[in-house]
Amino acid sequence: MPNIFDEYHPLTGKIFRILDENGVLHEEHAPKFSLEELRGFYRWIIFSRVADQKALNLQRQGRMGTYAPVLGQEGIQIGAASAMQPQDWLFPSYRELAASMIRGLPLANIYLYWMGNEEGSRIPEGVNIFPISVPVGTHPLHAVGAAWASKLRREKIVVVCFFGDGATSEGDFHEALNFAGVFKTPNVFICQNNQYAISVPFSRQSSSPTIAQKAIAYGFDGIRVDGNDIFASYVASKAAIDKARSGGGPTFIEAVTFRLGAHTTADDPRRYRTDAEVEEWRKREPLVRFEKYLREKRIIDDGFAAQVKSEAERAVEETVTQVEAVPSHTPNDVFAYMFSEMPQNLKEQLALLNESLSVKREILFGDTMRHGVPE
Ligand SMILES: Cc1ncc(C[n+]2csc(CCOP(=O)(O)OP(=O)(O)O)c2C)c(N)n1
Repeated sequence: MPNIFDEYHPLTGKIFRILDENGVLHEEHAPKFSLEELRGFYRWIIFSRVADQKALNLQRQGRMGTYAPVLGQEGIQIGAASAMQPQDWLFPSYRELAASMIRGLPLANIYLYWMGNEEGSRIPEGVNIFPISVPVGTHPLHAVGAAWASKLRREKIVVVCFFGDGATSEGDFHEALNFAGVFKTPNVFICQNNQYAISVPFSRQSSSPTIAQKAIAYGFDGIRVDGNDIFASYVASKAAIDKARSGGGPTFIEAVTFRLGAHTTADDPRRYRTDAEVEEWRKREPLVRFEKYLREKRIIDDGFAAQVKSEAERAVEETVTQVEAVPSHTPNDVFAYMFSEMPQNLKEQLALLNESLSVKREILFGDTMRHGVPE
């Protein structure tokens, strides 16, 4: 089999694609998935969409804080996460709902996180995923550190790190890639180039024609992949992960995609991009082409699609009931989760906070509030 990293070297300007936007599969490099695996990918994309839309609704109803939707970016997330082994680690940023759930993170954790409850970041034992990282571009350094540790311990664990195009303008990103190249760490860097960093378009982010070509400067493979194609995303990620596991060092994947929704619920994308641009990308989004392919090959039909949707809706509703029953967070949480034993200076600050809250409580509510939360 030809090496895709040579064939699609970033300086060829080629983009690695297997399933095109019309749902036509190009056989070269096409992976051999079973029918059950293909239906499984379909289940994930629908589950992700239902969970994503529910989060937006909850935010609008005041039942969730700010939320960063994943709509449109499921192709690379499902492809890459499915190519990982259970022992591998995922370092997400904040938009990786689909990838995180595939790696075993319960939706409840993701919802709790966006509801401002620190319990969301308590990752279940055995789920190899780091908590959400909101600081842009800082966690590639952590991912490289984890991968280096894995290499020193000869563990054969691969560390996959997701971030956006905006992250590539941060100094930390370049330090991480440089270190990974020098120490040949078992990392796969996945940059979801969704064309915008909030309102900043890619043309203002970098003057490189591609992001993938930055890998050349750090001495390792880079590849540009159609991030809306689950198949190409899977094949490229699997090749990169296998290479990392067998000692071949890091790979950089630029997944070309588009954020169909807002940056977060605090953003209005109509202020910086046109409807025409969004409509153009909507034709290339991951579900439309995948569903076309599955229906044409009679792998799914209306009955299956309806069943998957209603199962997803039921599971998401159950998760909402579950997370809304979790005791609300308090201002004390800001202090409680940082150290296993709280240092003296934080204890003093916490005491000060509670003192000031109790004064405010008395002024505002008499004694009907506890920890700043109505009883
Ligand atoms: C270090 C840092 N600087 C600025 C911000 C504010 N901020 C939050 S998201 C964002 C844009 C990031 O864009 P990108 O990396 O392309 O990822 P995307 O949101 O498109 O997935 C910015 C500037 C931040 N969170 N962290």
